[in-house]
Amino acid sequence: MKRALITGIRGQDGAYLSRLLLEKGYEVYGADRRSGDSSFWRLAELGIERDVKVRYMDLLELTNVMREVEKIGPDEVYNLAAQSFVQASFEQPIITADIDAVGVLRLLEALRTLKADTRFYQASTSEMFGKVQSIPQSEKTPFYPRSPYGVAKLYGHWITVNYRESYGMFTCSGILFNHESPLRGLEFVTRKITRGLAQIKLGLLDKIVLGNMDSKRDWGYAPEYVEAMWMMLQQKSPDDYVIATGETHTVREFVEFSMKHAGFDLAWEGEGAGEKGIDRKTGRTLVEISAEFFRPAEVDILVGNPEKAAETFGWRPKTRFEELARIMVEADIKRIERSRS
Ligand code: NAP
Ligand code: F7E
Repeated sequence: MKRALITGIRGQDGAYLSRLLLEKGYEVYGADRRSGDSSFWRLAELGIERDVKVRYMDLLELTNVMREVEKIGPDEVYNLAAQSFVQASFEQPIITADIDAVGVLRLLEALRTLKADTRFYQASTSEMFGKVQSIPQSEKTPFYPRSPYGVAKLYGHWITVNYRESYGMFTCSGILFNHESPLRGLEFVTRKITRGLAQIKLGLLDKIVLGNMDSKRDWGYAPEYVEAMWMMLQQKSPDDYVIATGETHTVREFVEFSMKHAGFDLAWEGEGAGEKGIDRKTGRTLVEISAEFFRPAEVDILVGNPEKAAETFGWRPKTRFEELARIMVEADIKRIERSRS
């Protein structure tokens, strides 16, 4: 039985990856930083709360990381832990760097010292492309991060490459574009929209307030993206891969498709900060814009080229943009209905 250690076990990807590895017969250890929250709601939603062996491990504490690595002796480590919210990284750049950059190094140092034959996955990100230098972005596109989060993740990426090249360790950096699901955190724009719409539909909220509606993202479906993580670690040799759908859409389009699935007939009125989303049937304002949600520096467009992953290990995206919006809207409506019954 293979043993995997997943950091960031409470997060969206930690839950889907745990389910995948359990299905494949792995013994799954989940590293939790002990935030004080005793509920593992994502693992519970997937029905695997009792199957993951949770261990306390904070990426800020090297000796803690070393002790856990030594006790568990993992065959594979998936480093998913991060301060992952781009907007928060402008307010908390130092803690973001400590976790998302130096945290990767702590884990790699623990592995180099204690179990250098462990296969290692680093959760890198399309945010490293930032102010994009070409369209679409591939493994060969130069990086130009636009946030403290992107800059910290770039360190994580290069230190992962460096440990492969310096010490011959099996380390892979997965450059994943945005991936969403009903388990996405509420602070991210897709889930903010689908949860907000479900609340509006069921009479629990007046309107959704958003920021930049024009930014474009390559949005995929998270359960498919964790499969790519596992596939990377099963190859003969370690490498870095872009994982994306190859399509890009604006935040505005995500609002439109979600509205449609929630049964609203949306019309846009006004421009810039004065733009509003109005329900044609009732005349009610459902979407407003606020400066609060704009970022000091924005990533205007992301669209990835996942060809290398397709050619090397046959990974291809299946769920497309509109379907993703439908899955998320329906899940949020069902969740609220369930909690009320
Ligand atoms: P997520 O839901 O925000 O989960 C991240 C997890 O990391 C959280 O459970 C958090 O714990 C944990 N964490 C934070 N600081 C930690 C620390 N000091 N020590 C240990 N654990 C810590 O993120 P996700 O969407 O699942 O993404 C997984 C990874 O992929 C992240 O590294 C993210 O940056 C990266 N990524 C995500 C996407 C995407 O679109 N989802 C795309 C590219 C890359 P708490 O629950 O206690 O806060
Ligand atoms: O923003 C715009 C916002 O926070 C997407 C993380 O998983 O993916 C994620 O980072 C876009 C941005 O995700 C609101 O300005 C408008 O242009 O959902 P987001 P992100 O910043 O792309 C990458 C790949 C990661 O690695 C990250 O960990 O939507 N936007 N209005 C808004 N964004 C938010 N959050 N809230 C709004 O109200």
